[in-house]
This record gives sequence, C-alpha cells and structure tokens, in this order.
Amino acid sequence: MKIVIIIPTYNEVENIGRLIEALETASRRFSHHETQLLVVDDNSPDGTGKLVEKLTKKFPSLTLLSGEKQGLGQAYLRGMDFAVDKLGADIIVEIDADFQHDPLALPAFIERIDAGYDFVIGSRYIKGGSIPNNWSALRKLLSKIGNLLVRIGLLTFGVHDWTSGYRAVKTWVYQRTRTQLTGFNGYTFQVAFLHQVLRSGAKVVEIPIQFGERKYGKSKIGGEYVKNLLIYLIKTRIHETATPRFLKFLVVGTIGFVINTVVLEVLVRLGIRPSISGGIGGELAIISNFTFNNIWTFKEKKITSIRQIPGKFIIFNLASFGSVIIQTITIEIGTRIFGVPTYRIFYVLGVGIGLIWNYFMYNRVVWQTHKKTKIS
Ligand SMILES: Nc1nc2c(ncn2[C@@H]2O[C@H](COP(=O)(O)OP(=O)(O)OP(=O)(O)O)[C@@H](O)[C@H]2O)c(=O)[nH]1
Ligand SMILES: [Mg+2]
Repeated sequence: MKIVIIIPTYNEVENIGRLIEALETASRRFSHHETQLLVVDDNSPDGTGKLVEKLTKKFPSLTLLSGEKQGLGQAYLRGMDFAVDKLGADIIVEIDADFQHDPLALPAFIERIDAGYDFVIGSRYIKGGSIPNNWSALRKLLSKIGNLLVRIGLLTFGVHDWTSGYRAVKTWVYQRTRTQLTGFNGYTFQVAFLHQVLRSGAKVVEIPIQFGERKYGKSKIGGEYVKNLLIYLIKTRIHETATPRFLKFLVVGTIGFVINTVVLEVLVRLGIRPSISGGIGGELAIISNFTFNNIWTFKEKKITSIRQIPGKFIIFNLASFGSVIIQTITIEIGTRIFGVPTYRIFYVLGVGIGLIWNYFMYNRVVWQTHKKTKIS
C-alpha cells in the first residue's frame, strides 16, 4: 500500500531537513509499503519551503506543497486532499515537524495498520505514554484538563489523547469524514477529525508515545485554539442533545417526576410513612420512565423480548441510581463549601448533572444507540 507522511510546517527550517532524513530511515522498517513524504508549508518566512524544494532533488519520494497561511487545520486538509487525489495514498500519517513526535515510533503505527486498524493514535495519556518531564506543573495540568474537557464535552471516554497530532489513518476513513472537517484549526481539527472518525465505524487504536520537547524553533499553538476548541465542544453538545430524542427523554422524565410527587403526597395523606411513600413513588416513576423511554424515546431500539426486559430493567434501575448518587455528592460538596442554606442551588445542579448522566447511560448501556467503535 502507499503511505503518505504529511508534515505541516511553519518556520521549521532548523528541523525539517533532519526530520526528512529520520523519516526516510524509519520507513525502511516498513519497506513492504511504498512511502512518500509530503511537506505542507505555508510559505514560511524562514525559508522552510526553499530548503524542502532543494531536498526534493536528493529525496525522490519527497514532495513540497506550498500555500497561503490559513492555519494548521487547513494545511492538513490541503495536504490530505493532495495525498489522496494526486499521490494515491492508501494510508496517511500525521506528524509534527519539530521532533516532538519521535520518527522512530512510526513503524509501530504501521504495524497496527497492517494488523487491520483504520486509525492509529499516538497517545501520551495511556500506559507507557508520556509528556516531557520538564514541563511546568501548570502546562501538564492544562494539557490533561484539555483532554478531559474533550472527553466530557463529547461524552466519549474510550480515547485518552484527542489532541495528539501523531496519527496514521486509512484513506477511506478520511474520505468518509472529509465533508465534516472544514473550518477547524489547530487542536480543534485533530479533535473534530477523531470525533467524526469514531462515528464512522472505523477501528481505532491508541498506542503509547513519548511526547518530546521542541528542540529548535518556536511553538505556533496559542490561546486562540483553546477558544476554538471550547466553541466546538459547546456546539457539539448543543447539536447532539437538541435532538428530538433528548426532548422526549425530558418529557418522560417530567412525567416520572409528576408520578413520584403525586404518589408521595397521596400515600402520605393515607397515613403511610413519608420515606416509604417516597420510595414507592420513586420506583413507580422508574417503571414509568423505563416503559415510556422504551416505547417512545428509544423506540428504534425498543426492547421487546420478554426474556430481556427484567435484566434491562435492573440495569435501568442501577443506571438511574447513579444520578441519585451524583445528586447526593453534589449537594454534599456544595453545602460543605458554601453552607447548608445553599442546598437548593446544588440540588438543581445535581439534578442537571444527573439528567446528563441518565441520558448518557440510557444511550450507551440500556438501549445502546451508538454504533460500537472498537478502541483498544
Ligand atoms: N502548514 C502549517 N503548519 C503549521 C501551522 N501551525 C503549526 N504548524 C505546524 O504544525 C506542527 C505543530 O505545531 P507546534 O507549534 O509544534 O504545536 P505544539 O507541538 O502543540 O506546540 P509546542 O509543544 O510548543 O511545539 C509543527 O510542525 C508546526 O510547524 C500552520 O499554520 N500551517
Ligand atoms: Mg510542537
């Protein structure tokens, strides 16, 4: 198969020559594939493009693609389109030019592709992976929080390193997701690409990488990317939750809440202890929620087999109980910090987080609406 290694560059004149040599050497380890290098340079003022142009004479498998500076996401799209349309790539590799990604790790990516995976992520945040030791505590924390935010924002926990730019991708995966990828930059491009890939049903795997320190040249990734990433996460959340399904889920939940309250009040008036009345009301609400979610909210995935219902109902109870625990913990933490009188605020917050939890669990565990994507 044909592998095209895409190296985006902006002012990497000190790195690019060395990297090309190193990649040429590394690619001998997978010589059963044909490998080409594609440098996507945005007319770097430091002469990166001119140097690469010269090097194309020495390395016949090297191509330079120059263009206007429109940011990293656009550079990747330009490079990937070229790799597929003009170079006939079957496999695309993403790698940074500044040696933060070790070229010697590349054969391990190709091994996974050979083993049948469609998308290989070089991950800093799984066992065996690392970030530079000498990064400040703040930088380490920011990087970890960034990834955690993405995982929570997208409600997808199988992948640990969303922003990593060291990846190997089968062309069909890129082609299937291509229309969804315009307009993103920097880390947001990496996140959006992976997000679409996970929906495409591709086989995804993470392998550990040691993320190095930039030795020469300057970093180009700045605060603007953080803002773009947050906007992407928020937009996705709104888009994905504002589906009719989520509205149905809310309607069903409201009916459950009314049943719970009415039963509690009626039974208490009949002289039954409030705790028991609340328990009975709660369980009746759960039965109502299960029934209506099954026949309405998740009707495409309706559980019909009589044999399956008891098991699923128990799972539903357990999943719903998670939101009770979330509510309890939220109120506990909130009132410990801000005092008991604030409990209503944390009750509402707890209910809100609990709702998200329930919706997520019903989708993932009870009705399993998402296509299973294999992540190893
Ligand atoms: N073509 C192109 N390449 C870019 C652009 N911005 C960054 N790059 C390249 O993308 C890769 C990653 O950028 P870096 O600045 O190293 O980002 P980073 O690794 O998150 O930041 P550091 O850890 O500080 O290096 C490098 O090879 C850059 O040269 C751009 O606008 N256009
Ligand atoms: Mg870098």
